[in-house]
Amino acid sequence: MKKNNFIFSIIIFCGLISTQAFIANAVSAGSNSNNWAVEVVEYLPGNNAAFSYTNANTAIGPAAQYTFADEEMTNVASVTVINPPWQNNQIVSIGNGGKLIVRMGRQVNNYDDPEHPYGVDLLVFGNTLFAYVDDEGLSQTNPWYATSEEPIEIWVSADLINWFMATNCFADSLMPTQSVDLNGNPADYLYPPNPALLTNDWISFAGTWSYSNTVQAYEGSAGGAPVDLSQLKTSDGQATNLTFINYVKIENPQTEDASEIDAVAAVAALPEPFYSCPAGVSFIIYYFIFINRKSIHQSN
Ligand SMILES: [Ca+2]
Ligand SMILES: [Ca+2]
Ligand SMILES: [Ca+2]
Repeated sequence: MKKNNFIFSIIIFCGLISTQAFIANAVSAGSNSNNWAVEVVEYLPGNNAAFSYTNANTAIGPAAQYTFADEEMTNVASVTVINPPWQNNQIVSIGNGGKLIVRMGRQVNNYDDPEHPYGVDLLVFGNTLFAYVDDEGLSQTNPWYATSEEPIEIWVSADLINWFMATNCFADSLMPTQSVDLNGNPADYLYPPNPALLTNDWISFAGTWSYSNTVQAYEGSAGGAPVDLSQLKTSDGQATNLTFINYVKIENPQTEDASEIDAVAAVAALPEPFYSCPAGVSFIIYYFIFINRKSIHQSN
């Protein structure tokens, strides 16, 4: 009986540790700076970077949740897929031939489900928007007729020497940032959108997609370009993958337009409550539940 109580106490203790880890994870997911880019390693604005949008430090830290809704800067509104960040203290412009290299606040590991939903490990936030016909103000059912995508390349590196390009998505492209769900609750900036959305027919004359079903399709994610470290290629085009990265490079290879970057985030690993027990405690549980129980049965 005493032994059973001891085992039970350890399990409760471990559960408390796990619960605290779970809560800490949930609370800190959006605010922990380690999850975001923390340092500009290099910035070249390129030939046609937007005037006054060349402060690369605007790519450091969390992506924007609010932005001015008018050019007079009198009304602040939530960042949504129709209202992207646009202030020069929020985004940095990368023109033709330009690039931005940032260091992440922590090593970004290549995980797959269930730790990283859809296998997505990294999110790059730009300032793309969806546009709708504005005859009578925004209707939740006004179909998208255009996007402001300005896609440029995303490269990743563990050592600042060897670089590999993401093959499944581009920066300043899909998916636009959406800071709230349809009920106005905060979206999770460290939870990826489903990469299957990248291949949707977002802009079509059939008018399938509008605000409501777009936000629903985000499933609580705040969007961003969803990079999977399993879907990379070398500079000469060979498919490859990495187990982890520390640096992200956004590069504009002489495309027509300048592109904008708001932030770069590491996807938050989904908490695994039981496995967050310290190894020593896990062993004690293992000993009493399996090894010791077995010896008791054998002695009986
Ligand atoms: Ca992955
Ligand atoms: Ca842009
Ligand atoms: Ca920013």
